[in-house]
Amino acid sequence: MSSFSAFKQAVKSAAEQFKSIPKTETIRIISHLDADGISAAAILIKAIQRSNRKYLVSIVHQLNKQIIDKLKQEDYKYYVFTDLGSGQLDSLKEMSDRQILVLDHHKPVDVEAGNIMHINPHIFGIDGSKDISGAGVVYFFSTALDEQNKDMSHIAIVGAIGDNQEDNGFSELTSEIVADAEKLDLINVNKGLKLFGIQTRPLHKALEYCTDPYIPDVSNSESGVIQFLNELKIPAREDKGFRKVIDLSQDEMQRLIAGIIMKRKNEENPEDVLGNIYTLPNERLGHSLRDAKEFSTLLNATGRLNRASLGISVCLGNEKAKSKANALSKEYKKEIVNAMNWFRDNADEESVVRGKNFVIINTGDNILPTMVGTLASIVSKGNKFNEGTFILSLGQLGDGYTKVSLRVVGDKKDYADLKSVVKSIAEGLQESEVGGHTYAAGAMIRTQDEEVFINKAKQVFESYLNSSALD
Ligand SMILES: [Mn+2]
Repeated sequence: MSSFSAFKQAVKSAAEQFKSIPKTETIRIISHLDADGISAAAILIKAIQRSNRKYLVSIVHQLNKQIIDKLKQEDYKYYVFTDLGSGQLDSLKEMSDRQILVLDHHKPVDVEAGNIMHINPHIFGIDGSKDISGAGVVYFFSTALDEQNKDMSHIAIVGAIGDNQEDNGFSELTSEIVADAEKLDLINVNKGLKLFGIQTRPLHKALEYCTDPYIPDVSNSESGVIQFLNELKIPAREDKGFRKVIDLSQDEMQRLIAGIIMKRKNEENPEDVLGNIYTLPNERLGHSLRDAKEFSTLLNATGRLNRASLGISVCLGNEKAKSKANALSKEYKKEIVNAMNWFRDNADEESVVRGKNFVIINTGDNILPTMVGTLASIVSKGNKFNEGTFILSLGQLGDGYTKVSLRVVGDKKDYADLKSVVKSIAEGLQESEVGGHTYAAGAMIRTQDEEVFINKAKQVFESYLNSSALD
């Protein structure tokens, strides 16, 4: 049997077991705080609503011991963990007097699942970091329950995009979900310019902020953008105000693409500015939900601002929630700007430590702790640091714990497995928990251990300077 059919077979038996749960029982759902986790929860909730069951959902930043201890106090009998759980099977086993289903795609720790129903693509030799996301796993589960749940296929794609699994298309498994979504007219896939904010941002801003892919003379340069658009004879504004990417005529769009490729003629792959654009045709034109990438950013925002339930409602198609979420995304932008300003203002202070191949940013309690990973991501995508530079950020959660995030600058495939890097840094620290993937990893440590952690981090990063990993 191929790995895909073995995976689907396992999903199917999990669905069969789930069907036998009495309808009077509340299903307790725990999911992850990011766009993929929120999408996963929404897909499961839709399936549960459709089968006339009750549920209670919690969205968490990380499934740590404290949270599992709290869950143990509850008296629900049926638990489903989505987009998390595979790294905590040992702790979850302590509550296996209940029926537990884990639908995750993070690399599992090598632990017997006991009587936990553990569904994870890695078990079947499928790489969960790029082949299928948490929302994708839940999608296969929910469509095994009821084919009608294919009407959430677009949300599974939003989740996968949130987890950065799109790379000029998707892997085979996730492509099946795209095909379902296309068949139901929930998603259109077109080749186009890979700019963020095509539905919502003014054209000149979308160009200025476009750093990945990088456009020489244009990225990060307001005056460069204006000159560039002038040369191309593409007006940045019209009577109504600034134009967006979606407002361009076909002819203008072609000129813009040609112009960008010309600017990039000395880059490695000049035409890398073109890629798949995933449009949700049922969403309003000019609204962030119409573009799957912007949709996933919006979900992320709801999670980071502690309003994940709003994100779930958006996925379920609630119109009121959609307009509320739009306002929230402005707040999110403000938090990002706050975080970036803090970084800029403190770049030469002792809270930012630079080494040959690393930058360590200790934000203390100066930024929203949920933005710690976002900050590291943005810094790693800027053009300030050399390829292969580790970006480590820390921020206090305020309860005696500190959140840590690790990213690396440049083409992510060439560098270290970030999760094992974080693991070796956190090794031996009491109550530390490591999570994440190859390309984006993090941990929770005790705030009192920050100094030890940072010192160890420097050693670990420096060891990569001499290793073959960067050859
Ligand atoms: Mn995920």
